Parts: sequence; structure tokens; C-alpha cells
Amino acid sequence: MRRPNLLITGTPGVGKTTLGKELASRAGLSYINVGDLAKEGELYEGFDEEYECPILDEDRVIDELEDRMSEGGVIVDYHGCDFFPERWFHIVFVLRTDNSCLYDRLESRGYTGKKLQDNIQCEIFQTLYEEAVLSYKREIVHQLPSNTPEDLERNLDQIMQWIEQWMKDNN
Ligand code: DAT
Repeated sequence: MRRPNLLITGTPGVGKTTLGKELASRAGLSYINVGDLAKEGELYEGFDEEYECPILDEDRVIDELEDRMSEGGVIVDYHGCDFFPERWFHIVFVLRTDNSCLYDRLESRGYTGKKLQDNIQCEIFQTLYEEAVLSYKREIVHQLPSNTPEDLERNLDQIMQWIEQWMKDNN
């Protein structure tokens, strides 16, 4: 049975992990958090002094994921999307959160100063949405509001419907 691969992207704090994990459990798909995968496998190629975080080794991430992606049925969660092979994904969701809401979430995650400001600016400039439409066919890229628990439920319902339809059309 063929199963689709989904990419969930957006600024840190928009709710990718919350949506991705719940969706995986409801749909019986597997969930991969690229940040966690990189940490576990130390898939890094240096350290960014300005942002005080390790730099992702994108080629090794791709090598690590290739076999699982070609099997299908994977939900990938990452705050970047331009380095994955375009052919991996059948649909791309960019979660969007209002500034004040995102500010509170990032602050309670312990973000302060430049790191907090940069992430808020990333959301204001819709950086991840732009990156997604430049990296994938526009018709497979969808923005979803992610401010409230109601938004989360609605997104889950809509994506579940999309998955069911995809399975019917492709099997
Ligand atoms: P990300 O994986 O994009 O960094 P997350 O899933 O860890 O984001 O969520 C960040 C915080 O926001 C976390 O405390 C859960 C909360 N959250 C996520 N989606 C939400 C929603 N739709 N409504 C309210 N809170 C949400």
C-alpha cells in the first residue's frame, strides 16, 4: 500500500511537533523530527557562534532519511525546507502563528534577546512560507493558522481527510 510523505514546516514555536506527533498517531504514519534526528546522530558540521547552535549537516540528514522516505508514510518536522529533495514530499504544510502568541510561546521556552527577536522576525517576514514556495510546487504548499487548540483540531481534521483521499487515489 502506498502512503504519502508530509512535510510540516514553519518558524520555531508555531506548533509543528504538536501537530506532527498527533497526526502520526491518528493516521498511523511515522513522525520524524529532523532536529532530534540530528542531535541523536550528531549530524552537524560545525557551530554557529552568532546563534549559539550547531550547524546541520544537510547531506548527512538526507542520507539518513532517504530509505525511509522512499518507503513513504513519513511526517517530517523541521524549521527549514529548502535542502530536502523536492520529490520526497506529496504535500507541504507551513504553520503560521500571530506574533504576540508566538512571542509568549518562545519566551516560555526560554528564548530571550536576539534569538527571540530573530524568530519573531522570521515569522513576520514569512520566511518559511517563501522558502517553501520556492522549493516545492506552489499547489502542494499550504499555510495553516496555528494559534489556538481549535486551529490544531481543524488542521488535524483537514490533513486526515487529505491523507484518506490520497490513499484512495493512489492505491
Ligand atoms: P514547534 O515544533 O513548531 O517548535 P511546538 O509543537 O513545540 O512547536 O509548540 C510550541 C508550543 O506551543 C507548545 O507549548 C505547544 C503550543 N502549541 C502548539 N500548537 C498550538 C496551538 N494550535 N494552539 C495553542 N498552543 C499550541
